[in-house]
Amino acid sequence: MTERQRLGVGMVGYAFMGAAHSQAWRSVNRFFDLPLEVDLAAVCGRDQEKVAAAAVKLGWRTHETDWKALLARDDVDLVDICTPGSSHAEIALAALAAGKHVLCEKPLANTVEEARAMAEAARRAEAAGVRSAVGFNYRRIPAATFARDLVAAGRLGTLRHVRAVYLQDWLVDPEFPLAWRLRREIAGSGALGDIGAHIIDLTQFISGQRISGVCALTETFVRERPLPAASGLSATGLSATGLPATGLTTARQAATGQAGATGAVTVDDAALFLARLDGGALASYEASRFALGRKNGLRVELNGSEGSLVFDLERLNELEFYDGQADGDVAGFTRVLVTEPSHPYLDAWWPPGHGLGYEHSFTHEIRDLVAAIADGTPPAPSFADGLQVQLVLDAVDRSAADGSRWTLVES
Ligand code: SOE
Repeated sequence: MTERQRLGVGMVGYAFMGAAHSQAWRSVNRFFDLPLEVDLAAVCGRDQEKVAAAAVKLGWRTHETDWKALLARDDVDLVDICTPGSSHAEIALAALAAGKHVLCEKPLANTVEEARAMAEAARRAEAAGVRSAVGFNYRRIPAATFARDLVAAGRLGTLRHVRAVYLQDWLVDPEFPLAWRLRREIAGSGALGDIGAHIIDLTQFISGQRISGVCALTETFVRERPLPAASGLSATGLSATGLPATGLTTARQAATGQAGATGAVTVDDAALFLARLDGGALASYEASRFALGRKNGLRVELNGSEGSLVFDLERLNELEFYDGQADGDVAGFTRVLVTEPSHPYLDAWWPPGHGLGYEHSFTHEIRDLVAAIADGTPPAPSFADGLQVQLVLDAVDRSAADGSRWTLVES
């Protein structure tokens, strides 16, 4: 067998996303036949002891404590950014300038200005064969890709409605400490940019239409929270490694250090908005971290003139499809098990009915990125796509702040 060219990867950050990406980098060549052999060259984090342990646990060959060192290494061809949004632009711009391919977690940036600079740098780097992509992984769940294929094939006819929610409940406890995801200067926004960005990208991907206008509400239900524990997290909400403790730690685990000390929550806890899509459909979106009982409840429904479909992340191996052409007597939503080898990505995995998980979306995301790099084609979603999502996030922020379209009910 001919020796495959290697693709050396350097990953910055090793919390939740770093762990999810690591399993994808480890497994992609084992399940997909790719022209490049991935080498997990180095993982980067500020704390020498902790990042050394992470390298062993997650399967990285070496470790660094300064992300800039990755750019100087000849054995690193691609930088994978798994850090909070406040560092995306600095790392991505430097990596692209150093001729490294870049995979950047979502959302692309914390501001439109940063996203514009990143998209422009990516466009210039593309001309030199340097590729980049943003990590909207849910597109690559087979049922979501299959949903997009059904819409593109006209099986829903003319789209009338898009309806998306992304609901979590890890912040319901007011004693949950002021983690980095609750601070605008680190996270950029709250539920809106973290989970709202996902449903913006996913609905645009599946429908093939883009959001052209919004009318929004945002709310911060708990405005003060205990400062993170002195032992585990610094006052900035960053762990000793300088990287974020996961926002998913439970309040009971993250006892606070400074008795009684609190800090201001500077991001939204929930964002709701109506939207018009450029293909004529009407849409509604809800992103909340206060939906008690919903752990990672992402659900998308599309209604068209000929059919409807529902994708539910909690049943991610299935797609509900309503065929408007079916005989009226037997019409109804069909539960399609999206596990056939003919379904997207499935020919690489298990026999029909065995199912995939959340982590497979990252393996598919990285499979497509490696294939694009090998083929010399632009990966998707691009930084330009990431900028467009950032522009929607910004429009929602401005609409919620403006409030001018909000009509009060007469009392
Ligand atoms: C939010 O807590 C979060 O971790 C998101 O940041 C991820 O993108 C999502 O996949 C799971 O939930």
